[in-house]
Amino acid sequence: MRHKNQTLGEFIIENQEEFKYSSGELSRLINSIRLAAKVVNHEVNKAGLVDILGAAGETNVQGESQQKLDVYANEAFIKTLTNREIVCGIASEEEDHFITIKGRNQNNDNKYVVLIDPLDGSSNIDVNVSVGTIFSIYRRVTPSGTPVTLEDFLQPGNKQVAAGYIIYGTSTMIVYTTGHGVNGFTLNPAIGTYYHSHPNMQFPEDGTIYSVNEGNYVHFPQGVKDYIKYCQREEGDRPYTSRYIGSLVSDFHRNMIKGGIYIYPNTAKNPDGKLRLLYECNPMAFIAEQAGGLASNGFTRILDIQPTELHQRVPFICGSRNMVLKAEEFMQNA
Ligand code: AHM
Ligand code: MG
Repeated sequence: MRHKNQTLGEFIIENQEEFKYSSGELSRLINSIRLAAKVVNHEVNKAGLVDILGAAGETNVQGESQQKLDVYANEAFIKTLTNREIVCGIASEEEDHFITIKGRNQNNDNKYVVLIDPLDGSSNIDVNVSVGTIFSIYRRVTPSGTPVTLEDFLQPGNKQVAAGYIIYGTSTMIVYTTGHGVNGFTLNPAIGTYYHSHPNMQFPEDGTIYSVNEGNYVHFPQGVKDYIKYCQREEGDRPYTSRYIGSLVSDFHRNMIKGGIYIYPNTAKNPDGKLRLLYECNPMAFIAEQAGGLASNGFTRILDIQPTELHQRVPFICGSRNMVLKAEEFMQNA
């Protein structure tokens, strides 16, 4: 039940029994992400002050060395999750290898692994455009009491127990799912509290926005080209509106609220697409499906792909159900 002015902390406590394995560990884990997100938010908000505070690689007036924000965010999330000893492993888009965490009693008995893209779309920071953090949580598959292995991270997306994103936008929001719908919480920066502003978020079944980097058009597969032409044709509610921020979290968030489709296909430069299956596509696909949308590579459901490597890339089509089905139709008939 949502009551007026419900905070994220209250929501987590009240909905704990909905979590698949309700030992409280998953709640603590989401709480830690919430905390790290506040720290990163504070830093991201200062990005425009770089000339005053010092650029990456420099030392500022307080004698602190300045870091690039994606490095900062990576460290903030890893540090928070490691210090609180509530996961047994972390994999990050910013790290070559996964990190093993032994836990409070040094006996590797924590249940969950986290995969994270600490600051997605970070090239947008210099121009004051929204960026995001994306996270994905799985229960480990190897026996408790042993160090995590690659197998614990290479699980198909349909095994996720929770996933979410933080959007550092005109306001900062956490949006997440534990498999019981999607809920969004907006940060009141004055008091550092997230409020339950967007209960039960849903993709409209149809939409009129398409989001794709059309600069790469000539390199797209024929099916994607055909679908884009379809979006642009004068017929019914078409032509659709083209909106592309170049920041997955922001493009996804807008499309979920307004109805739309996001496409990052394979191209000559990125023959497997650009986005990472484990850090970007799986968590967004889980959220999309929980919100009534779909996510596909054009032929297969994203959540059913068996990953073979940590940093694997995949073509990504995600958004309003009927739009994704239409795009798939074009891809499969090209
Ligand atoms: P990143 O993980 O290096 O930040 O790249 C991911 C980002 C997405 O947020 C965004 O949708 C896409 O890359 C934009 O790529 P492009 O500039 O090629 O259109
Ligand atoms: Mg990324």
